[in-house]
Amino acid sequence: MSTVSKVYELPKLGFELSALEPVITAEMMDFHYNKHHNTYTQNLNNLLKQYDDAEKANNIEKMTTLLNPIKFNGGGYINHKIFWESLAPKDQGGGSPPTGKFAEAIKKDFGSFENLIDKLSAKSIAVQGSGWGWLGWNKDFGRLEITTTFNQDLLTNFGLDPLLCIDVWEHAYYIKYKNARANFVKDIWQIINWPGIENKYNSLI
Ligand code: MN3
Repeated sequence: MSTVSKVYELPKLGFELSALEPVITAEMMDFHYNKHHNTYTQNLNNLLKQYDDAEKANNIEKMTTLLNPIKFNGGGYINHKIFWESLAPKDQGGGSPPTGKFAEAIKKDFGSFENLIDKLSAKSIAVQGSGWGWLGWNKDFGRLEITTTFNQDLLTNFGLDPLLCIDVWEHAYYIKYKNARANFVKDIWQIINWPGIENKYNSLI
């Protein structure tokens, strides 16, 4: 991580803050993207700068204490980027079912598209505390898998390439859904960017 030169920027969204309404309101997007995601991004940059300074000073103790915060904020930066890519307004393909080889793979690995949605919903709702629900690609076994991760852990740490994620941290839904995480997860399928996820799948296989 020496000679840090890159400054990470809040990734551009492919849609307006209000475009995912009514599932995710403009206010929810404003807080989630402009506040939460932006904070992870700024924290990551600050931490990488501190790490760079500590490394130049040969301060291994300081470097070591920075690793967990970097993992957390770097994970927050990356996971939210994948989350925004997982979503699309209806007029940009949000909610329209997968097609082609991707649809065939879903049928092979989960029995049906509906079963994938049911299983991933159940796992995401059941996350204890803060975390994420995922659809990923297991390249070693050539199959799709669903799983969950805690806090800001990365899916790639578990050997899967990310295709789709659902943020089930309370900050993702509390403004509108209050404590009802299950209702948020039930509604989110209306704005899942299946065409974009299918493109990712096709680039991985
Ligand atoms: Mn979040």
